[in-house]
Amino acid sequence: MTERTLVLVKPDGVQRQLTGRILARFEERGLKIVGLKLVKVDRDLAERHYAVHKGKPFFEGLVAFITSSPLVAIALEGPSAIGMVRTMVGATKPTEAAPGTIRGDLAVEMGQNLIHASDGAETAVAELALWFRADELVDYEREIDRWVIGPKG
Ligand code: IDP
Ligand code: MG
Repeated sequence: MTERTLVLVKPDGVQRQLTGRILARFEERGLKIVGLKLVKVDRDLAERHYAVHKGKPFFEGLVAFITSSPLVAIALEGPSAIGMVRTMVGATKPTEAAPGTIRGDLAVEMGQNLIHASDGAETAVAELALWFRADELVDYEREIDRWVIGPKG
């Protein structure tokens, strides 16, 4: 089933100049970019994005980190995109992330694990609505989908 999911290249990824390489992994896999922007996150957006973690000991640090420097928000579309992207991202703790995953190849610390990805169908819908206005998510045809997805119908 075709799904849409939210990815954030977090401030460490932007500062480490890894945005292009991370984006390229998703493009190369065949996922379609349907939304893309650089965002300087304020406290309200940070708290809403990480609402599920409110009250946890690392929450304040997480909000401080995500608001410290711009991040890149990406909306991706493709077959089973939500789970596929989570698999490509790897375990939350980079020391436990498999080689070949983004965190397993490029990160070492949980607080600087480079990337966020929606973890399920409901969170994907909610997070896409939080980070993108409806008119910032773009519907378009890709010629290459004949080769990536297969013939139509
Ligand atoms: P995820 O990013 O793999 O979905 P979550 O459990 O949703 O992981 O946590 C969100 C983010 O909060 C993580 O990516 C990580 O940066 C940070 N985080 C999670 N747990 C801890 C912790 O125990 N200590 C410090 N930071 C944490
Ligand atoms: Mg999460």
